[in-house]
Amino acid sequence: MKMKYLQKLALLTLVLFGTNVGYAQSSANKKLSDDERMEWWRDSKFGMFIHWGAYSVIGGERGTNIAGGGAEWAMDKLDYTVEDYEKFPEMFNPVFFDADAWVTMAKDAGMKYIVITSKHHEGFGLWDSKVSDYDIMDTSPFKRDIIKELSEACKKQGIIFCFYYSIVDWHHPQAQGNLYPNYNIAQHDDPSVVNPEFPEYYKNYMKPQVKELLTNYGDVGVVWFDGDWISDYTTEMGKDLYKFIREIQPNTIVNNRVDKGRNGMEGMDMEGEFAGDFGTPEQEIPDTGIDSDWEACMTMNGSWGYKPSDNKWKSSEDLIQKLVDIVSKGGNFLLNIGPDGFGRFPAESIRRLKAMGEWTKTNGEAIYGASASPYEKPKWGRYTEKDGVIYAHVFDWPKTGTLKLHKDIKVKRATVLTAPDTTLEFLGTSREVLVSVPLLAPDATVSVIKIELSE
Ligand code: FHN
Repeated sequence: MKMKYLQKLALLTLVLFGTNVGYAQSSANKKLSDDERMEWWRDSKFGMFIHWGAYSVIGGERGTNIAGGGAEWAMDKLDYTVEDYEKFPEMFNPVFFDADAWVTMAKDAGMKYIVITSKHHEGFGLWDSKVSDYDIMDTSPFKRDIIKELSEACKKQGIIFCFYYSIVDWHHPQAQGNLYPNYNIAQHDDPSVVNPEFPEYYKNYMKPQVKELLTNYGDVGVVWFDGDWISDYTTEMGKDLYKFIREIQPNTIVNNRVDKGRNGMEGMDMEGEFAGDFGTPEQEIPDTGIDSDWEACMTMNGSWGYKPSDNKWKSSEDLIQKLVDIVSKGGNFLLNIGPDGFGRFPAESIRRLKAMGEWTKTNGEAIYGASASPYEKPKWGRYTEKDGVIYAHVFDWPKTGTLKLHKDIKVKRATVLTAPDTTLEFLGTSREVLVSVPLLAPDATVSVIKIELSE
C-alpha cells in the first residue's frame, strides 16, 4: 500500500529521533485504538513530574512565615491577595533554565516522559499564550517560551513531552470566588464560594489555552489535569474537555482528573461513567495491583514546588523500591522535581535522579514493558513479569544464601540479572521453590533475579 506523506513523516521522525513506533505513529495523527494509544505509556513505567512557576521564586516562605504543605500553594497558604501576588511573575527570571539539561537528567534517570506544569493554580502560564498576558512572555522579564523549549528538547532526546494544566485558577476573576480582586484565596477551599461566571472561564479561557498548548508544541503524550475538586467544575465540562482534546490530538492520553470521577487521593474513579484514561493516586501506592491503568505521582521531599525549608527527602533506595512496588502492581511512577526560581534542580533531587539512573540502567529489563506480578508479593520484595519471565526484585537479601520463591513458579533457569552467565541452583518442592543465591547482595538497593519459566 503506498505510504501516505504523513506516515512517511512519522517514519522519518522515528528514524531521526528514535521515538518508539507506537508514539511516532501518533504524530501522523492516525487514530490509534485505545490499546495502541496507551502502549508507549504502559511500557514507559517511569516519568518526571515538574512543578515550576512563580511560586518557585517564593519557596513557600513569606518573611518568617513558612507555608504548610506544598510551596506551590504559597498564594493561598501565605495569604496573598491577587494584586500582591502578581509581583512574583514579574520577578520570575530563571536565567539558569536549560531545557536540554533537564531532559538529559530525566533520560539518564531512566524516565521516559516529562509532565510539566504549564499553569498551576496561581494562573501564571509558562508558554506564549495568546489568550492571556499573565504568562512568561508578557509578564515576566524572561520572555522565553519555556513550553516550546522543553517540548523541543524532549523531541530531540526521544522523551515524550506532556503537560499539566490546572482547572483551578486563583488569578482569573471568573475562575475563583466572586470576591475578586481582594478575594482572599484561603476561602477557595470553601465549596460554598463559587463563581457564577466559571462557565465563561471554562469556555472562553481554559479551553482556548488547552487548545493552544495542543496546537503549537507538536505531539503531546499526556494532558495531566488537576483541580478537578472545585464545585464550579462539572462532569459535563469534563466530558466535553476530554472530547475536545481528542479532536485536536486524537492519540493524546488524558488523566482522570479531566472529569469528576476521582475518589480523592487514592486516585481511582468511583463507580460510574467518567472521562479519563488512567487513575492518579497521589503521594500513595495502592496496597495491591489494580487491573486498570494508573500512575502514582509523588514528591521527593514533601513539596511539589521548590521549598528549601523542606529537607524531608526520601532516600534513593526508597524511591527505587517505590518504582519496583508500583510496577509490580501494574502502575506508572511519576516522580516530581521542583526547580528553583533560577531554573535549577535542587542538588538533593539531582543525586536521587543519578542513583535511580544507575539502577534502571542495569535493571531496566525488569521494569520497562513489564507487567504486574501474577503472584502475591513476597516478604523480601516484589515480582514483575515480562514475556514469560518472572523478575524477583529482592529488597531484603537473604542471609542464608537461599531465596524462597512462590511455590507455583516453575523455574527453568535462574540468574542474577546483572550476571546472566552464572546459572543459579534451585530446588522445587510442593510448598516452595528454593534458589541458591550469592551471600552478598549484587545490588545495595534492589537486586534482581531473572527466572525463566518452564512450560
Ligand atoms: O493542589 C495540587 C498540588 O499543588 C499538586 O499539583 C498535586 C500534584 O498532583 N495536585 C494537587 C493536590 O492534589
